[in-house]
Amino acid sequence: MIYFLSDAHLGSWAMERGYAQQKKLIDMLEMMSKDAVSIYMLGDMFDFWMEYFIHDKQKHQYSPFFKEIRKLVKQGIHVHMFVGNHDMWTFGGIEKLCGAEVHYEPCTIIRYGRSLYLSHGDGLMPEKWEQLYTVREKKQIRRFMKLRKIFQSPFLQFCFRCLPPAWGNKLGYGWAKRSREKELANPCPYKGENKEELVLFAKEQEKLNNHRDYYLFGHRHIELDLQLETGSRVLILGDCFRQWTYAKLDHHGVLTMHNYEN
Ligand SMILES: [Mn+2]
Repeated sequence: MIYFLSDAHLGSWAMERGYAQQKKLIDMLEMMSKDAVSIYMLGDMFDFWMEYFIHDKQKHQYSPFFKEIRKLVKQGIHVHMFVGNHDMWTFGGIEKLCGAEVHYEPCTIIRYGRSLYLSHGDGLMPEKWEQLYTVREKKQIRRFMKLRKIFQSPFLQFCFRCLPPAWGNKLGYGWAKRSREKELANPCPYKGENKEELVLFAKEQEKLNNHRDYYLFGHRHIELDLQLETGSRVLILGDCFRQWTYAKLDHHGVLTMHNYEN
Protein backbone atom coordinates (compact mmCIF):
# COMPACT_ATOMS: atom_id res chain seq x y z
CA MET A 1 0.00 0.00 0.00
CA ILE A 2 1.00 3.57 -0.57
CA TYR A 3 -0.44 6.20 1.74
CA PHE A 4 -0.92 9.92 1.29
CA LEU A 5 -1.69 12.60 3.84
CA SER A 6 -1.27 16.33 4.16
CA ASP A 7 -1.62 19.53 6.18
CA ALA A 8 -1.21 18.61 9.83
CA HIS A 9 -0.08 22.17 10.63
CA LEU A 10 1.66 20.86 13.75
CA GLY A 11 2.58 23.49 16.31
CA SER A 12 -0.14 25.92 15.29
CA TRP A 13 -0.76 28.70 17.79
CA ALA A 14 -4.36 28.83 16.58
CA MET A 15 -5.16 25.30 17.71
CA GLU A 16 -4.86 24.21 21.30
CA ARG A 17 -4.37 20.54 20.63
CA GLY A 18 -0.65 20.26 20.83
CA TYR A 19 0.31 16.77 21.90
CA ALA A 20 -3.15 15.24 21.41
CA GLN A 21 -3.02 16.10 17.72
CA GLN A 22 0.56 14.91 17.37
CA LYS A 23 -0.31 11.69 19.16
CA LYS A 24 -3.23 11.03 16.80
CA LEU A 25 -0.97 11.71 13.82
CA ILE A 26 1.56 9.22 15.17
CA ASP A 27 -1.22 6.65 15.70
CA MET A 28 -2.31 7.19 12.11
CA LEU A 29 1.24 6.67 10.82
CA GLU A 30 1.49 3.59 13.00
CA MET A 31 -1.71 2.21 11.42
CA MET A 32 -0.28 2.88 7.95
CA SER A 33 3.02 1.22 8.83
CA LYS A 34 1.30 -2.18 9.06
CA ASP A 35 1.19 -2.53 5.28
CA ALA A 36 2.85 0.60 3.84
CA VAL A 37 5.57 0.49 1.20
CA SER A 38 5.71 4.30 1.05
CA ILE A 39 4.08 7.20 2.83
CA TYR A 40 3.79 10.57 1.12
CA MET A 41 3.14 13.71 3.14
CA LEU A 42 2.03 16.44 0.79
CA GLY A 43 3.11 19.55 2.64
CA ASP A 44 2.32 21.87 5.55
CA MET A 45 2.94 19.18 8.13
CA PHE A 46 4.17 22.10 10.28
CA ASP A 47 2.37 25.38 10.78
CA PHE A 48 5.74 27.10 10.65
CA TRP A 49 9.14 25.63 9.94
CA MET A 50 12.37 27.59 9.73
CA GLU A 51 15.91 26.33 10.10
CA TYR A 52 17.92 29.01 11.87
CA PHE A 53 21.68 29.19 12.18
CA ILE A 54 21.19 29.18 15.95
CA HIS A 55 19.66 26.17 17.77
CA ASP A 56 15.87 26.46 18.00
CA LYS A 57 14.52 24.96 21.23
CA GLN A 58 10.91 25.15 20.05
CA LYS A 59 11.57 22.33 17.59
CA HIS A 60 11.75 19.86 20.51
CA GLN A 61 7.95 19.84 20.51
CA TYR A 62 8.10 17.78 17.30
CA SER A 63 10.40 15.10 18.72
CA PRO A 64 7.67 12.41 19.01
CA PHE A 65 6.70 12.95 15.36
CA PHE A 66 10.30 12.74 14.13
CA LYS A 67 10.95 9.73 16.30
CA GLU A 68 8.02 7.95 14.63
CA ILE A 69 9.25 8.84 11.13
CA ARG A 70 12.74 7.60 11.99
CA LYS A 71 11.20 4.35 13.14
CA LEU A 72 9.23 3.91 9.91
CA VAL A 73 12.31 4.66 7.80
CA LYS A 74 14.25 2.10 9.81
CA GLN A 75 11.51 -0.46 9.12
CA GLY A 76 12.20 0.09 5.42
CA ILE A 77 9.19 2.29 4.60
CA HIS A 78 9.95 5.07 2.13
CA VAL A 79 8.76 8.26 3.78
CA HIS A 80 8.44 11.35 1.58
CA MET A 81 7.73 14.89 2.66
CA PHE A 82 6.78 17.67 0.25
CA VAL A 83 7.31 21.23 1.39
CA GLY A 84 4.20 23.40 1.64
CA ASN A 85 3.82 27.14 1.89
CA HIS A 86 4.13 26.95 5.70
CA ASP A 87 7.22 24.77 5.83
CA MET A 88 9.24 25.56 2.72
CA TRP A 89 12.15 26.89 4.76
CA THR A 90 13.97 23.65 5.25
CA PHE A 91 17.57 23.39 4.17
CA GLY A 92 18.44 19.77 4.80
CA GLY A 93 17.38 19.76 8.46
CA ILE A 94 14.33 17.53 8.10
CA GLU A 95 16.25 14.81 6.22
CA LYS A 96 18.87 14.88 8.96
CA LEU A 97 16.30 14.75 11.76
CA CYS A 98 14.30 11.80 10.50
CA GLY A 99 15.58 10.34 7.24
CA ALA A 100 12.51 11.24 5.19
CA GLU A 101 13.07 12.27 1.60
CA VAL A 102 12.13 15.94 1.17
CA HIS A 103 10.65 17.18 -2.12
CA TYR A 104 10.85 20.84 -3.03
CA GLU A 105 9.02 20.52 -6.34
CA PRO A 106 5.91 18.69 -7.54
CA CYS A 107 6.62 15.30 -9.04
CA THR A 108 5.02 12.51 -11.02
CA ILE A 109 5.48 8.94 -9.89
CA ILE A 110 4.36 5.63 -11.39
CA ARG A 111 3.17 3.03 -8.90
CA TYR A 112 1.18 -0.17 -9.45
CA GLY A 113 0.69 0.82 -13.09
CA ARG A 114 -0.81 4.22 -12.33
CA SER A 115 0.70 7.67 -12.80
CA LEU A 116 0.31 10.09 -9.92
CA TYR A 117 1.02 13.80 -9.88
CA LEU A 118 1.94 14.91 -6.36
CA SER A 119 2.23 18.43 -5.03
CA HIS A 120 1.23 20.51 -2.04
CA GLY A 121 -0.66 22.64 -4.54
CA ASP A 122 0.14 26.20 -3.53
CA GLY A 123 0.93 28.37 -6.51
CA LEU A 124 -0.35 25.90 -9.11
CA MET A 125 -2.52 27.70 -11.62
CA PRO A 126 -3.73 27.13 -15.15
CA GLU A 127 -1.87 29.24 -17.73
CA LYS A 128 -4.61 31.80 -18.46
CA TRP A 129 -6.10 32.06 -15.00
CA GLU A 130 -6.77 35.80 -15.14
CA GLN A 131 -9.84 35.40 -17.35
CA LEU A 132 -11.49 33.08 -14.88
CA TYR A 133 -11.73 35.28 -11.83
CA THR A 134 -13.40 38.47 -10.68
CA VAL A 135 -11.35 41.57 -9.92
CA ARG A 136 -11.48 40.83 -6.20
CA GLU A 137 -10.45 37.21 -6.61
CA LYS A 138 -7.61 38.22 -8.92
CA LYS A 139 -6.34 40.66 -6.32
CA GLN A 140 -6.36 37.94 -3.67
CA ILE A 141 -4.55 35.46 -5.89
CA ARG A 142 -1.94 38.05 -6.94
CA ARG A 143 -1.29 38.91 -3.30
CA PHE A 144 -0.73 35.26 -2.44
CA MET A 145 1.62 34.76 -5.40
CA LYS A 146 3.61 37.87 -4.47
CA LEU A 147 3.98 36.72 -0.88
CA ARG A 148 5.04 33.30 -2.12
CA LYS A 149 7.78 34.87 -4.28
CA ILE A 150 9.03 36.90 -1.31
CA PHE A 151 9.13 33.78 0.87
CA GLN A 152 11.17 31.99 -1.78
CA SER A 153 13.81 34.71 -2.08
CA PRO A 154 17.20 33.22 -1.08
CA PHE A 155 18.39 36.56 0.28
CA LEU A 156 15.41 37.00 2.59
CA GLN A 157 15.62 33.38 3.66
CA PHE A 158 19.25 33.94 4.59
CA CYS A 159 18.35 37.04 6.64
CA PHE A 160 15.56 35.18 8.41
CA ARG A 161 17.87 32.31 9.28
CA CYS A 162 20.22 34.75 10.99
CA LEU A 163 17.51 35.86 13.45
CA PRO A 164 17.43 34.57 17.02
CA PRO A 165 14.84 31.74 16.86
CA ALA A 166 12.68 33.36 19.57
CA TRP A 167 12.20 36.43 17.35
CA GLY A 168 11.80 34.55 14.11
CA ASN A 169 9.29 32.16 15.63
CA LYS A 170 7.24 35.01 17.00
CA LEU A 171 6.97 36.35 13.47
CA GLY A 172 6.46 32.99 11.79
CA TYR A 173 4.05 31.27 14.16
CA GLY A 174 2.25 34.58 14.62
CA TRP A 175 1.78 34.99 10.89
CA ALA A 176 0.60 31.38 10.54
CA LYS A 177 -1.82 31.83 13.44
CA ARG A 178 -3.41 34.84 11.78
CA SER A 179 -3.80 32.98 8.53
CA ARG A 180 -5.40 30.00 10.35
CA GLU A 181 -7.79 32.27 12.27
CA LYS A 182 -8.77 34.00 9.07
CA GLU A 183 -9.53 30.64 7.53
CA LEU A 184 -11.58 29.50 10.53
CA ALA A 185 -13.60 32.72 10.55
CA ASN A 186 -14.01 32.78 6.81
CA PRO A 187 -13.62 29.29 5.33
CA CYS A 188 -13.20 29.02 1.59
CA PRO A 189 -15.26 26.01 0.44
CA TYR A 190 -14.79 24.15 -2.84
CA LYS A 191 -15.11 26.72 -5.62
CA GLY A 192 -16.51 24.34 -8.19
CA GLU A 193 -14.99 22.68 -11.20
CA ASN A 194 -14.60 25.90 -13.16
CA LYS A 195 -12.94 27.95 -10.45
CA GLU A 196 -10.95 25.66 -8.19
CA GLU A 197 -7.35 26.35 -9.18
CA LEU A 198 -6.05 22.83 -8.63
CA VAL A 199 -8.84 21.27 -10.68
CA LEU A 200 -8.21 23.77 -13.47
CA PHE A 201 -4.51 23.01 -13.29
CA ALA A 202 -5.18 19.27 -13.64
CA LYS A 203 -7.59 19.82 -16.52
CA GLU A 204 -4.98 21.90 -18.30
CA GLN A 205 -2.34 19.20 -17.82
CA GLU A 206 -4.72 16.72 -19.40
CA LYS A 207 -5.36 19.06 -22.32
CA LEU A 208 -1.62 19.47 -22.84
CA ASN A 209 -1.40 15.69 -23.15
CA ASN A 210 0.44 15.34 -19.85
CA HIS A 211 -2.01 12.67 -18.78
CA ARG A 212 -1.88 11.28 -15.25
CA ASP A 213 -4.29 8.85 -13.67
CA TYR A 214 -4.38 10.66 -10.36
CA TYR A 215 -3.65 14.18 -9.18
CA LEU A 216 -3.11 14.53 -5.43
CA PHE A 217 -2.91 17.80 -3.57
CA GLY A 218 -3.15 19.24 -0.09
CA HIS A 219 -3.16 22.92 0.82
CA ARG A 220 -6.87 23.68 0.54
CA HIS A 221 -8.05 21.88 3.70
CA ILE A 222 -11.08 20.63 1.78
CA GLU A 223 -11.80 17.07 0.72
CA LEU A 224 -12.37 16.52 -2.96
CA ASP A 225 -12.46 13.41 -5.12
CA LEU A 226 -13.37 14.48 -8.64
CA GLN A 227 -13.42 12.46 -11.82
CA LEU A 228 -12.38 14.37 -14.96
CA GLU A 229 -13.65 13.64 -18.46
CA THR A 230 -10.27 12.19 -19.42
CA GLY A 231 -10.69 9.52 -16.76
CA SER A 232 -8.20 11.12 -14.37
CA ARG A 233 -9.13 11.80 -10.79
CA VAL A 234 -8.28 14.86 -8.75
CA LEU A 235 -7.98 14.36 -5.00
CA ILE A 236 -7.57 17.15 -2.48
CA LEU A 237 -6.58 15.60 0.80
CA GLY A 238 -8.36 17.65 3.45
CA ASP A 239 -6.21 17.91 6.56
CA CYS A 240 -4.82 16.15 9.62
CA PHE A 241 -6.25 18.33 12.36
CA ARG A 242 -9.99 18.33 11.75
CA GLN A 243 -10.94 15.90 9.01
CA TRP A 244 -8.02 13.49 9.37
CA THR A 245 -8.03 12.63 5.68
CA TYR A 246 -5.75 10.14 4.02
CA ALA A 247 -5.65 8.32 0.69
CA LYS A 248 -4.51 4.79 -0.01
CA LEU A 249 -3.30 3.25 -3.27
CA ASP A 250 -3.56 -0.53 -3.26
CA HIS A 251 -1.50 -2.91 -5.35
CA HIS A 252 -4.24 -3.08 -8.02
CA GLY A 253 -3.77 0.66 -8.56
CA VAL A 254 -7.09 1.55 -6.90
CA LEU A 255 -7.02 4.84 -5.01
CA THR A 256 -9.42 5.47 -2.13
CA MET A 257 -9.90 8.30 0.33
CA HIS A 258 -10.55 7.75 4.05
CA ASN A 259 -10.87 9.54 7.37
CA TYR A 260 -8.79 8.26 10.23
CA GLU A 261 -10.58 7.61 13.49
CA ASN A 262 -9.13 6.13 16.62
MN1 LIG B 1 -0.71 25.08 2.42
